[in-house]
Amino acid sequence: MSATTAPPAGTTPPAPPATVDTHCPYCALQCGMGLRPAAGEEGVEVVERAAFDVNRGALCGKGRTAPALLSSRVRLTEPLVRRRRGGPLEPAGWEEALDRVAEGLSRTRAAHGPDAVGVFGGGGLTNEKAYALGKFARLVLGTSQIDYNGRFCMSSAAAAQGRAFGLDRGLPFPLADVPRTGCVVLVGSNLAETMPPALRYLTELRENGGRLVVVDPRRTRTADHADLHLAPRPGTDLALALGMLHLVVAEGRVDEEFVAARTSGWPEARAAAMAHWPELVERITGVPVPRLREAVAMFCDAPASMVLTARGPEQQSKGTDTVGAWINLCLATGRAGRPLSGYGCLTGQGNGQGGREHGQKADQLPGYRRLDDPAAREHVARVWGVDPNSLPGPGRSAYELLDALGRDVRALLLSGSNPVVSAPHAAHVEERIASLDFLAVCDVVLSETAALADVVLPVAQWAEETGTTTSLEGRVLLRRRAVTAPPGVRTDLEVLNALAARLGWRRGFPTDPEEVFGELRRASAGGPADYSGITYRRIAEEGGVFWPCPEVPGADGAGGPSADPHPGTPRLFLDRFATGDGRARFVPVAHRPAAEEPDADHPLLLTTGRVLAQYQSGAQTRRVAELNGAAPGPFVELHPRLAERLGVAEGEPVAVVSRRGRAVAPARITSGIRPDTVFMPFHWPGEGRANTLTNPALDPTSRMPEFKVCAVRVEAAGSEAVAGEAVPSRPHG
Ligand SMILES: Nc1nc2c(c(=O)[nH]1)N[C@H]1C(S)=C(S)[C@@H](COP(=O)(O)OP(=O)(O)OC[C@H]3O[C@@H](n4cnc5c(=O)[nH]c(N)nc54)[C@H](O)[C@@H]3O)O[C@H]1N2
Ligand SMILES: Nc1nc2c(c(=O)[nH]1)N[C@H]1C(S)=C(S)[C@@H](COP(=O)(O)OP(=O)(O)OC[C@H]3O[C@@H](n4cnc5c(=O)[nH]c(N)nc54)[C@H](O)[C@@H]3O)O[C@H]1N2
Ligand code: SF4
Ligand SMILES: [Mo]
Repeated sequence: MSATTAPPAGTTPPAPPATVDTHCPYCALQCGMGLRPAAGEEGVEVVERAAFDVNRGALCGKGRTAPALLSSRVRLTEPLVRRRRGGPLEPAGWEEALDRVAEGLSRTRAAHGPDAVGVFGGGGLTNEKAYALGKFARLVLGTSQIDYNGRFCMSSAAAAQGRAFGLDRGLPFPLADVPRTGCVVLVGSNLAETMPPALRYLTELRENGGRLVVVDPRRTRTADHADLHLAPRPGTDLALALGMLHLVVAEGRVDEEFVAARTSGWPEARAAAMAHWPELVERITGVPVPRLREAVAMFCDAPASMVLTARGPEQQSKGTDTVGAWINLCLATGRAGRPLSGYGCLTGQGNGQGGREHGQKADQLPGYRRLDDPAAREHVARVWGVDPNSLPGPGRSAYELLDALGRDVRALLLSGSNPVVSAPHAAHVEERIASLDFLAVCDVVLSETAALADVVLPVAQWAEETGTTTSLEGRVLLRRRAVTAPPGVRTDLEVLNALAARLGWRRGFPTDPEEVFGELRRASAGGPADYSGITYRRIAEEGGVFWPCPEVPGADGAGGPSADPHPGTPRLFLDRFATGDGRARFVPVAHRPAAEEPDADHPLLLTTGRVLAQYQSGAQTRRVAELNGAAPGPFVELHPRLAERLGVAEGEPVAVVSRRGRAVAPARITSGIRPDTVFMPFHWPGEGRANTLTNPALDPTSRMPEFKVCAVRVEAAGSEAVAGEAVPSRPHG
């Protein structure tokens, strides 16, 4: 592979077959879909891929309409450069654009050192891209300053799982186990809107006689399916889980045998839980004691049960301890490391799992190795052919990196994220980004962040290139190239190759995804997330492979004595946990308040999240007409009693004010939300941007910001103009 500029995407691989089996570009469910040339038109259309067992052909509206993203009408098809500060972004050729990026990054590096150059990645990038980005940062730029938007996503669950189990994989079992357990406690996940085809697993659970408990301050479309809905005050899940554990002990429901045989640290965790008696927990959470008892009974009476969390309990400044408390509940009742039982986290982005395993996270090397572990550095440095001492150490976490822009970090290469909309305290982040000496953005569209860049590099996307993603099940999947990218775009791998060459990296930077995957396999070999036994061919033949999957010598068909390949690991921890002594570790945790609690000036709580038809910062879905029609703008969900007190009617503008700013959006009045809480989705920029309000307080362990709780006041915004149209209230159960 040459180290010089690669040919444009689409000139290398052979013509694809008529219908190509691939996966959706959006969320972590990674639904299977087929793509084939659209009848009588340009482009491709989606066809059902019933054979992929996770979604059995079902897609949500985002997946179904995803081909619209491929249209040149909505995406970038040539590089853009800002030739003078304050001037406009103008079309440019690739040579000029790449030269400018190389120059911008190397000028900063020469003047201020390698750590003045930052890299920000995304959990939507394929494993190959995430791996290449991490390698590029550490070898070519020599910077420690790389992190990614997954820090905003499931980092608290990852930290808690690592702490308790010695290993972090979203779900330690396949989704297919969910309908076969006896009870699921679903905490802060609105999967009816965020992973609609996965709702089937919960409805089948109930058809099989299992029970569903949903914990969410709002009666969501998901909660409508629950046997029991607990609606705690935002930010109090930690107390709720401790209250349940207290009752487990008080009611004699501890699985002493399991605790003795498979765990350590129970006495301390037990003592911590005993300090959270039910009446105190009711005062903190607002959940009545009888409901708490009902939840405990449903969870413990079932022969097997699961706790699944998503962003509700995780995106808190105590998210790691909160997830830890739910894990403690599972451990004390013997509901972990056993068939059909366990704790799992529903990861979010298309490659939310793989994106955190292969080196774009500030503290990690490929294979989920730790950057501060000498043996891990040694192994990866050997694969990369460099001196382990030349690898930088751990860098700043995502928000801390964004906060350092324009100060310690003066040039940034950003790929696969739109923090101007999605980062907490977004007005501040926007100001930091604008103060950079140099910003380069690789994106498919001109996102709000790309619009601030000095150079925008238009890249190929999902259906235009091959790569792997790792779904919420820890299953490595193959997204296949189905169409040819427009001539003016390049793949992210080609961009990194061209920049590496310009920055003096002489050893090449592969642009062929399968070659990159081969290197990733070697780099991950022997690590916690071992991909070394996984090949593109196996993924295609087996419908995905669950990691860890170490290579078995001679099993790859490439000569040598024949041996059976490792089958992959759909279920973790059944024999032992991944800790040194094989025991799961209880971590004693105690409730603490949110970083910002209501006061006289800001008497309400704001929580934030998602709607069905928009994805994340909206950079992609706001460009798809059908989705935008279904969810055209922001809104503020509030209880009828609060609306009445404010004198606000449905659809009228309300202002939400926090210590960081003010956002205005139409009211959506619903009795499905707590009267002390308002909710805003975060998919829009401008006046209705929820992240103008959110608090960047970080979890001390995971460095996850507190997206789910901040103190606000809400005011009628009178007849002021409101961004976005009023949206009709949706039926609420
Ligand atoms: N349509 C759509 N689907 C998506 C995405 C998208 O943007 N749009 N994004 C993808 C990604 S990256 C992710 S991370 C997932 C996220 O998937 P989810 O976690 O399901 O999404 P959210 O809406 O952020 O939060 C879930 C629920 O948490 C509740 N909640 C708020 N505060 C609290 C609290 O303090 N405690 C508890 N228990 N619950 C609380 C909210 O009311 C909300 O209903 O979705 C993925 N799928
Ligand atoms: N208030 C609030 N804020 C939140 C959250 C919340 O619940 N509440 N949730 C947080 C969570 S969980 C997440 S995951 C973040 C997500 O927020 P962001 O990081 O902003 O995620 P996206 O909007 O998905 O941005 C991905 C960008 O990458 C581009 N892209 C797509 N494919 C490719 C590709 O192949 N290569 C490149 N280079 N670019 C590509 C897209 O066009 C888009 O601009 O938001 C966080 N922000
Ligand atoms: S649920 Fe997720 S993966 Fe499936 S079609 Fe919708 S966005 Fe795509
Ligand atoms: Mo996420």
